Amino acid sequence: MTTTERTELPTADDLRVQVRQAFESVGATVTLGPPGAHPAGVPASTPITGDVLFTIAEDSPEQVDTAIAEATQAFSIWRTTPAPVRGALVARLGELLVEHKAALAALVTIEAGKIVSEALGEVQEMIDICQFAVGLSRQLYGRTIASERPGHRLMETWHPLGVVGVITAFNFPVAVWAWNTAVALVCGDTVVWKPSELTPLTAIACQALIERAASDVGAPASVSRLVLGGRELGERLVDDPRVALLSATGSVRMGREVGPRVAARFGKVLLELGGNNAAVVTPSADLDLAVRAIVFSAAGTAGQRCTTLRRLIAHSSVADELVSRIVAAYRSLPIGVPGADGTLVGPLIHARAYRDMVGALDQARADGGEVFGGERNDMGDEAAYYVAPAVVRMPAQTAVVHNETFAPILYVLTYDSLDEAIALNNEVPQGLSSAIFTTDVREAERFLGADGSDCGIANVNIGTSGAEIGGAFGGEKQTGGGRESGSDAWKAYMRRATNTVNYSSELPLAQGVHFG
Ligand code: UN1
Repeated sequence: MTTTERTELPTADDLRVQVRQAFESVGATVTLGPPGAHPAGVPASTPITGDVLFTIAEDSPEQVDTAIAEATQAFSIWRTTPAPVRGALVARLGELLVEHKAALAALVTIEAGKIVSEALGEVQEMIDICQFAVGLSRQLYGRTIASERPGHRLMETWHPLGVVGVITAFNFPVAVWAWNTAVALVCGDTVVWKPSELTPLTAIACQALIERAASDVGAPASVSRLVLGGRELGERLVDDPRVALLSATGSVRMGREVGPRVAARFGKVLLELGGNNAAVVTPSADLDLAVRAIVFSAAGTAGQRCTTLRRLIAHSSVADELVSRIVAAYRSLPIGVPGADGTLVGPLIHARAYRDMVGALDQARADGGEVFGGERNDMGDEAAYYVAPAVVRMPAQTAVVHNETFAPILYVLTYDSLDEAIALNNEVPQGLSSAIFTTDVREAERFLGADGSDCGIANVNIGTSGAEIGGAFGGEKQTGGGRESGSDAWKAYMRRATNTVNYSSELPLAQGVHFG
């Protein structure tokens, strides 16, 4: 398989100019030092060329403590600000995101390597969640429950929780912050954000916009704080009892550490960890539609979404045709500079991602897999990792298939009965997203039923990636169980009080108890 070289790589200086322009547009004033300026700083790099573009001052652990203190202070004002007034802040953030959509998307492309359309889509996802959260600011409903006692009212009230620590990953460097922040802010919480070390520039740009929104509507400046640096800063958020909810996106390994540490201090966690998403293609499937959906979900974002399609479970009667159509589609996929017109697949984030991909493909071959694609074309730059997406026909779902490799590898397995397909879908330890391609309503409903897919997301005739913000987003098993974004995910960002009000002059006890 050959990759299609679209254009020459831009130079690091071209990209630096673009970053400075985007910073000017969003009003970010953080100093962008030359590479290597601060030995202890955060390098701002780009997978487009593999260069370090700038170095940014790193926050110290003490600065994290200060950020938490400031957010705690802001919370004391914010929690009693009426929710619809809190919504006005998020509405303003949404307006600023509309205004600066192109600038922020340019930074997403430079830092995460996303193609232009997907980078714009990510900013759109932020705008969408802001709109959702503004509506939510008038809909933080509690229930009234029938009391068993006369003259009593039983109800639930939802109150702000406190400071929310948000730890995000490189692959959705801005949208996942927005899911958490827009919802947390209308819920009356304040936020301290630690983004991935790989994406400080987009984070600084978001911070500039939220600070401006806060100043425009007269909200406390510290409703959302940003801390830049490595793992030890994240650990500070994990361990600090002032952080009421820790919302973390990342690997299963990270979640395994974070979850118990937060639980040990009785804090709340919301975990969005690895996925290992499958699509079942049945004999009745519309294959044209299935192929288009599969190629977007498996090769889009260079396989670096947590919702990326990693396993194809094809009925044995359609598997050969499906694989040859996917391989043909992959051959014509424009791979290259993500900012260039027509590119559909950009680079992997770094050398380690490439090594992981090579290692997984080697293991798959050793397990009897037949590999199509997966070659690297460094486009003339050793530090950049442009790879052709790979399709691997596997004789069985071996250990390598059970593992999430964050790269564009699509393992293909075959099945004969739907029970077998569902068992394969559910066999892996992760449980984020899944899909079935079928025109048979019985198959579709079976997949969505209680003994069907065990994932947090189960789709019909749609790929595994690209969820809308209106639904709750998250997954089961090692994916961590958290739900973010739409539906009633807001409840994770609030605390519930059950209130019983006695408006009678008697004191009846529940359960018919008599006392004295
Ligand atoms: C992620 O990859 O961490 O459903 C989030 C999707 C996007 C969000 C992905 N809306 O693919």
